[in-house]
Amino acid sequence: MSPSAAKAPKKEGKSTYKFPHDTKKYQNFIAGKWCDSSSGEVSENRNPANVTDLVGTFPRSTKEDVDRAVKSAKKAFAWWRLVPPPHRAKMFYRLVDIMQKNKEMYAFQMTREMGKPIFETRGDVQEGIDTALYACGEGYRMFGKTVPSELPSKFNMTTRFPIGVCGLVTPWNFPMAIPTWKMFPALMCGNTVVIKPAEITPLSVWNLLNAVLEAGFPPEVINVVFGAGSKVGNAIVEHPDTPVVSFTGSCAVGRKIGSLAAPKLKRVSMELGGKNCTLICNDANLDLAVDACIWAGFGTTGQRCTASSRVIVEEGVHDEFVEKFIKAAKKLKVGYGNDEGITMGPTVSEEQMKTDLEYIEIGKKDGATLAFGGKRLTGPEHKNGWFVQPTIFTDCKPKMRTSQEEIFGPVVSVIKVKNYDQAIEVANDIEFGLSSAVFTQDVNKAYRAFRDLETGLTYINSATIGAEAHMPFGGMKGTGNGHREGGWGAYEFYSETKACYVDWSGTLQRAQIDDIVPKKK
Ligand code: UN1
Repeated sequence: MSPSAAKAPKKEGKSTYKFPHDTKKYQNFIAGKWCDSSSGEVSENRNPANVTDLVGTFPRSTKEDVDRAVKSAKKAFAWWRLVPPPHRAKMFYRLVDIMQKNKEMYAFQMTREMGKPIFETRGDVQEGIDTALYACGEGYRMFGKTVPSELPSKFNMTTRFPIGVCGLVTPWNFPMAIPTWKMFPALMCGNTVVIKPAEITPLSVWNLLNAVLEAGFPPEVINVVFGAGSKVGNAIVEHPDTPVVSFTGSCAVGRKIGSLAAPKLKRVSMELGGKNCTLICNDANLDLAVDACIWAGFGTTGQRCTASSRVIVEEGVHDEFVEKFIKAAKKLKVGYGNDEGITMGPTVSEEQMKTDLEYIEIGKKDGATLAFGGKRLTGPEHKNGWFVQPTIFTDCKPKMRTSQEEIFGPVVSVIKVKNYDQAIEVANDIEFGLSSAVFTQDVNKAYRAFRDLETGLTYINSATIGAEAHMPFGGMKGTGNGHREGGWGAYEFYSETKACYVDWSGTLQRAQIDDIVPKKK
């Protein structure tokens, strides 16, 4: 059975980690040393489930801090690039153990800083561990190709080489997993990195950095600069010595990054918005579909690029689905994710909560039916946090703003369609293309959906979330610029393919000109 967000797995309901609620002044890590920002300024990291809980303060860094980090990373690249990959793989092997040992602590702290329930943050850390395991394997693979030459006594091969300093700008919804998606393949390929974590979830990258250092990676190969996207992020993207930039976040920021990087012809990977759909056919296993829609709609409080915020249902099962969906949503237990039995946490910030509530008003005004939820939660256990009820709109038209725009909150729009063809049409009539799911017992419909849905990920009889770390992750259309994270694709992004020709004939053989065929003896 799939883990349902409606019922937290019993044994996993509460954190077992006893964390002293200390407050700490955290620092940047630049040129192998801990240091404050050159501005001396800091920003606060607070628990979104209870804003009276101050997690710590983190530097508000400047362009000068970024300059120092890139300079150090560039210097370290000169020798790190020459370290044999199997040697780097052994560091990742140690890192796996360290992350495993600290998993519960990382998960607890991640829930405290960003809100999702502990069983989800354990998954986030596990995704990082899986990404490290994959890196161990790649250290012994990094396959190039050997291909025949068109000329005799000549050898053709390709090999992958590192590129340089990689500038990594990471989001808050997967505060450890997504940084590992970028950092681990970048380092494994022999690059050095400068990373800017999301300003509201810096602690998880701080934890990750400590694990990387404990595993024996040379301190100079990884620099962490905390601060705002507009200052630190832009400085990383614009720096002449960061030939590679990887960003996960909003479309608006992605466009900005693209325009800053384009004149310098950088290699840029962008993972941006989503408005993912779940298609429910008349022959679907409805209970399974409901479980999946709860998990994909309200897991991580709907704050996943892959969240299923649109559910497109064939009219034959629409009413029954809606009834079951609302019944299941009622069972969600909203609260602080480190507490027993919580299945949905707060929104990550006041700003995000306001966005969700604004969209709920837009949905109502545009004529959708508010079938469940729709309000901020303000009871005794919620009053100090940014909690919004899981919210379901029905009678949604495909072109309504709530059906088209990414809300990044626990708001799901249900759209009724006449038949399967219309479902595919509605699903594709959108600017994004990250994830999709289809529920049907008909293998032909399933394969047609796989072929026709314009998304980088398609799930058959499963939720739109839950990509595995060794598979390509990324989207079509407005979701990004075509790159894939996860698995082998990431290794291609973080390395340069070089072609090498070795001519051992002892004569000048001209390709495309000399048509030399060895003579029969
Ligand atoms: C995201 O949706 O923002 O596929 C990342 C998943 C996770 C990663 C999601 N492995 O749901």
